[in-house]
Amino acid sequence: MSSDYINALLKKPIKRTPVWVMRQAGRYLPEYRHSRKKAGDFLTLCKSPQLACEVTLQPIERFDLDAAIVFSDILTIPDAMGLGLYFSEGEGPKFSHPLNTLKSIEKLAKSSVGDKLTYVSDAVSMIKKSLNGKVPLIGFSGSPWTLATYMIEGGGSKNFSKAKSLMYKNPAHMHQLLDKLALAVIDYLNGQIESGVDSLMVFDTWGGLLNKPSYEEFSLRYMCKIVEGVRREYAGKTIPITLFTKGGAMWLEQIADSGCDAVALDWTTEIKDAQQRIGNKVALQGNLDPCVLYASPERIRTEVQKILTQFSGNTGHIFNLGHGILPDINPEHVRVLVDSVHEFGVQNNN
Ligand code: 1CP
Repeated sequence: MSSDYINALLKKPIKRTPVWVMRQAGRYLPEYRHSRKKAGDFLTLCKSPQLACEVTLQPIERFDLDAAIVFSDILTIPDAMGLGLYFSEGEGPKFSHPLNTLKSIEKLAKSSVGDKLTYVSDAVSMIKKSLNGKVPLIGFSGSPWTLATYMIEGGGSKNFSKAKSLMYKNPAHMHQLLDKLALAVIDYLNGQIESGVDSLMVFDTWGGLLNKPSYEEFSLRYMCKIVEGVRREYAGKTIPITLFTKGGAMWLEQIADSGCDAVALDWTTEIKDAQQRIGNKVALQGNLDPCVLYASPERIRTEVQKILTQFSGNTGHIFNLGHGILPDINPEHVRVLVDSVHEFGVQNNN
């Protein structure tokens, strides 16, 4: 299957600029809210391959998107490691057994989490079958650092003081945890590849919390291990990998040097500056501020055009938001975004 999304990641010729939306299957879609209600709660939705398949396809059926992303969550790995993930209404993710002692880190199983995550590989197989080659399927994981922050904090956090205090007070234990997570992520992503995903993305949502040396030591180093450890060729196809560090503008060169195929940008970097810094080495994904989608259709079109005209060259750009879409966005504004990327982006370039 030749697709503009995969070709753009590999900097090969494309027919049109590809676009997908981070968190494209989610609460802003009424059909998602309906499926979630049917499931009872978010985790049941993730753990039922049939329902996960249904919601993955919803944005693909509604909009002219160029890629689908497996419906799941980054926190399924810590859940499989025994931390007991749950979602309390309106409060976001929580763990019933957070890592709050050094012993709990030492005790964490190093063994494969793959057998506890078969629901994800089952969902991938089912989604691939249903997509029937229409668009490629993206598999994903959290970065070890981002997963570690949730596991130590016991959920989301304002200042990540527990995770950062472990990093400063006991770096050896933090490394022990990150090592275990990197192995689990590699195992998990390779499982997704074997089940059929066409590309990978690693979400390092909280890498931007770190100062320069800490980022390199505690976040980037483990993403590099993942880039090295996953299968980049499988069943005759190249599986490109994209790295996303939110707040990662300072480290674009180092991220591009990881050996990844693409760097996803948040909205704080101008795409032309990023392209000047690293554009020859890797493809770029991004980077519309998700809040632009609150504005009028005219304004959305203008902002999309600004990004597209900043990017020079005929391939190597995958249009996306700079972070996940917010739950109160009008779905019709997503249509404006997707259609204007196709209208103003690269067209019929062979
Ligand atoms: O109430 C609901 O229905 C749950 C909302 C929701 C959804 C739709 C959560 C809870 N996760 C997801 C799906 C999800 N999460 C996807 C697949 C959907 C798609 O992209 O179409 C993906 C790729 C994620 C990734 C994810 N989960 C990240 C990394 C990307 C990012 O947005 O930064 C993170 C940090 C999470 C944790 C998480 N899961 C859910 C929430 C609300 C959060 C964030 C918690 C926090 O604010 O710290």
